[in-house]
Formats: sequence, structure tokens, C-alpha cells
Amino acid sequence: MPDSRSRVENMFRTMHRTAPLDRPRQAVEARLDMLTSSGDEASRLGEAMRYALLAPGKRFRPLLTIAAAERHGGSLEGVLDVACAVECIHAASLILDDLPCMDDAEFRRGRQATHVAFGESTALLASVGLLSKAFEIVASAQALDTAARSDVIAVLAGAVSPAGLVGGQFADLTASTEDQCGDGIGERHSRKTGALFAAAVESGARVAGAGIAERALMRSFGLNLGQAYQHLDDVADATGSTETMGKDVGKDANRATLAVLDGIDGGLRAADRHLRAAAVILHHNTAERDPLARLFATTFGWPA
Ligand code: GRG
Repeated sequence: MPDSRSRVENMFRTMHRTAPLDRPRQAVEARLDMLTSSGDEASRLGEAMRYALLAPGKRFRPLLTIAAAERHGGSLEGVLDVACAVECIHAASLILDDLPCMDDAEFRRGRQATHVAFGESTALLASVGLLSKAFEIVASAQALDTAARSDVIAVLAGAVSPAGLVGGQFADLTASTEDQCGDGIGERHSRKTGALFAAAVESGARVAGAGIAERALMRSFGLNLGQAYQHLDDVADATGSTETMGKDVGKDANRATLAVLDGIDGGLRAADRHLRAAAVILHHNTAERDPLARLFATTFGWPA
């Protein structure tokens, strides 16, 4: 449970180098490299796509996909391409999020944002390229049967849709500090960030053969986790440094986040509420050695 500002910074810092996560993270990075090495990476557009995608991110969403599959008896190899598709969607969203017409951020993942390095038009096209790459990867994933491919595509498309990332980002851009209450923030966080977390774990579970009830449980876990993660990101925006976070901070000073409206402690309390809810869902009906529970405990310093 986060109990101080430095704990939030430490959490993001240690997520980059937590030894137990090295194997799946390296597998994701190697596969992403392979999946985007088809020949057009030599072009400026391909270069921009790989620049954004292969930059040193924490890979938390694909790690969730892998752990959710393993929780349901699946394997890293069986779910790897789906995990990579999730990361492609995330990287596509980061490119757009940083554009001058959105967050106007110049620094991301410890380096220049894609539009700063490649120009706005190339960055925008690189985002669309990564988004379509995600669906191409799932549609041609050898480890999945036809029904699983189609289910995962539906789950991921739903996450990007106006009910998910796109709508959440729109609501975020049009929100002001004056007209927002805690409920509005929860709804925006749920769509902007929770939707992809939910899709990450649901698709992992689906690939491993989970049924409707388990998939719903995973969705609910992911939505809570995503909301907690966004609150912690908001706290880090207010308290962290560009050096530690690898991206611009202080971008939300005039935004309606709980860290702004209710102060740092308000942001931390909200994160804690969602982490508690996620933990309750996670520990419902689970084996003792659940990889998803381990990932959760390692990342958030939560009792296993
Ligand atoms: C077309 C896919 C697509 C989206 C369009 C721009 C947009 C709509 C949505 C933005 C969603 C967004 C960027 C939400 C912020 C989520 C967040 C906390 C990002 C930072 O995640 P980390 O810390 O980043 O996991 P790394 O770099 O480690 O992967």
C-alpha cells in the first residue's frame, strides 16, 4: 500500500528492474523486435514505430497479459503475441498522448517524444501504424485458434474504442478543474487507462481458455488496477522528477486529477482503494502460487 510520495517514485523505478520479471519482459522485447523487423523498419515511418515501441518502457501491460494467461494454466509462449499486441496499442497511445494538441510533452521513456524526434506527421502515422500492427499480430498469431483470435481482437478493439482509450482521452482533454468531481475522474481513468489494463488481463485469460465468469473477474481486476495505476501516475506527475519517471512531469498542474483537486494524499488514498479492490478480486478463487498475484504483490509492494 503506498504510504508516501517517495514510495510512488520507488514503485515506478523498481518496475524497470525487478529481477523476477526479467524473463517475460525480455521475451516481450525480443518478440516485439522480431515482429517489427519485416523490412519497412528501414523507412522513416518504420523507424519511428520502432523508436516508440522499443524504447525502454516498463512493459507492465504485456506482463499482466502473460501473468493472467499463466493464472489460467496458459504459457508464456502461447500468449506472447497477444502480449506484444497489447504493448503496440499502448505505445500507439503514448505517441498520440504526447502530441502538442494533446499533452504537449517532449520527453518519454527517457528520450525525446516521437513527434520531437521525427516530426508530428510521422509520429501520428507511426501511431496508426502501431495500432494496425497490433491487430495484424493477433489476427495471424499461430498459437491461437480462430475463435481465440476473434475474441481477442474484439476485446482489444473495445479497449481502444470511444468506450475505452479514445473516449477517455477525449473526456480528459475536455475536463477542467472547475467542473470535475471525484466521480468524473474515476470514469475518465477507467476508460483512459483501466480499459487497456482490463483488456490485457482478459485477453491473457481468454487465450488460456478461461470462461465468461473468469474473464469478467479479470476485467474487473484490470479496471481497478488501471485506475490505481493512473492515480499513482498522477501523484508522480505532481511529485516526481523527469529523471526518475523518464517523461515530462508537472503536466497536470491545471488538470482535474485527484492529486491536484484533493492533494497528494487524496491521490494516494484513491489509488489504495482501487488496489484493495483489485486484491480482493484477485484472491477470489485462485491457486496459492498465482503468477498474477505475484506480479501484483511485486509491483505494488502488496502482501502476497
Ligand atoms: C489510438 C491507442 C490509441 C489511443 C488514442 C491518446 C489516447 C487515445 C489515449 C491516451 C491513453 C494514455 C496514454 C493514458 C495514460 C496511461 C499511463 C499511465 C501511461 C504511462 O504508462 P507506463 O508508466 O508507461 O506504464 P511505460 O512507458 O513504462 O510503458
